[in-house]
Amino acid sequence: MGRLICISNRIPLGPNPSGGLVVALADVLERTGGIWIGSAAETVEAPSDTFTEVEGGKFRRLSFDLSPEDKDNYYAGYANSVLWPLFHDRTDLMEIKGEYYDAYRSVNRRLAKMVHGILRPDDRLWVHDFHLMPMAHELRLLGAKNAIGFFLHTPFPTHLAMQAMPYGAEMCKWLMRYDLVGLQVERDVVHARVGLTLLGGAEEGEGDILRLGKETTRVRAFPIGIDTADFAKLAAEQFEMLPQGIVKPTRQMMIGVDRLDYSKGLPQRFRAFGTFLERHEDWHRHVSLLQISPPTREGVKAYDDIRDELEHLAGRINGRFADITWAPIRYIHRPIPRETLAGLYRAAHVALVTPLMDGMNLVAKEFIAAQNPDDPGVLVLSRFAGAAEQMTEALMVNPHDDEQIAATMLTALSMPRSERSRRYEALMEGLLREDVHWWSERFLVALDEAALASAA
Ligand code: GDG
Repeated sequence: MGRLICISNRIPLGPNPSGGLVVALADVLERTGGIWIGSAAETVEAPSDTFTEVEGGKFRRLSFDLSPEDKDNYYAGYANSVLWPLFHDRTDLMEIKGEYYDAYRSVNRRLAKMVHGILRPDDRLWVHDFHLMPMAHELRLLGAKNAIGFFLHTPFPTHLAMQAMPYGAEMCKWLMRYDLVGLQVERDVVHARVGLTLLGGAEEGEGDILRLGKETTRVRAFPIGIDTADFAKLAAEQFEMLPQGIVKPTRQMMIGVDRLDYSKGLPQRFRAFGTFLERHEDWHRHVSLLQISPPTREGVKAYDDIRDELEHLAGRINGRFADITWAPIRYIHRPIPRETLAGLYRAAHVALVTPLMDGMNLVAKEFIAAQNPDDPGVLVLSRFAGAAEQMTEALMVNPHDDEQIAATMLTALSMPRSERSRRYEALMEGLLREDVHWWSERFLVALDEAALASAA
């Protein structure tokens, strides 16, 4: 069997937030002598046109350089100030600049050349996420005939949003050069089929096939999972290490864990908690919200704005409701070690996962996996998280509806153990069945089938 080559924007280094993905692919990378390719952590003035070996780990890793201008224009620019807001239904936050698009194309072109330089005919390629959509297109121009699959971790935009994207129709052409386009959930498949046919001129084929001239691709949902069994074990171990005040709490704890991103619905969540406290004085001092939101994409204006808004809201709610022994919101704007996080999920009674739009949302899955089966907590989940398609036993909310979230907080905090257990068991069964190993295996089998069919 040929090597598996994974390409993502950042090279995975040690244990990090996307750890599950790396764990899921480590075995097949190791077995096939595969490689993970991603950008180096630090920028350099004059990027090299060859890869650098990254030492350590079970499989080979190669990093490529980005210049400070690439970082500004390709990464912070086109990827995070055009594509990310657009794919999350926030076209109002897009910042369109010609140099962003040019840098996006030139970084992808340069990387494709470097990848082509090390490619063997039987290698399979798996390209990850919106930073690298043109990769197959560039590789095909260089003559690559390999099986190439793409997985989009974010939602797929609607065809209306796509029209706000500079060179939106190009995106259709790029995606048509893959053998397989993997999306998170069925909602995304619907958007992709509409976008690729209406905007890209593709034609519907049998099943999941789309055709454009000589190109054939398949578009299918592969909901990403976590390493459920492993995370459950970690949480049980780590819970014991937490300080006594958290392990034997005197009040209930609700938890939120989200990169500080405007797609995660954080101001709406804080406001809903304010509404809850306003309506339910009897809950004062008996519940607190622990919100962990490490910084991300600092320097992009929309991210600075959301930080200011959230700090202001937390201050206002605490100022209004806190007393000398209790602060309703504990807001941490720093990353917390993964192990501590696992223990904290288990200590929490309720998780608030209320994004306005999200590809999947792994926090929802981690929270459930971390629960004590004898006394599980309750998940409050936005219907706009991809996870809502699988996790139907969660308490579903509309993240824009302040009153509804506040009412659901009450339901969650007061839920009897029998109902908590019933919901937890159903959710956990799904998470154990559809974990991250299931996800990567399904994708790679589908990629092999798609490549075989294209070659026939
Ligand atoms: C993208 C898509 C899709 C968070 N804070 C800390 C920390 N985290 C970890 C969580 C979780 C991960 O980061 C976040 O994953 P999400 O899925 O919630 O969200 P995105 O980062 O936006 O990920 C998303 C995902 O890709 C996978 O396809 O689900 O929809 O947007 O694992 O635990 N980890 C540590 N400290 C923190 O403070 N250690």
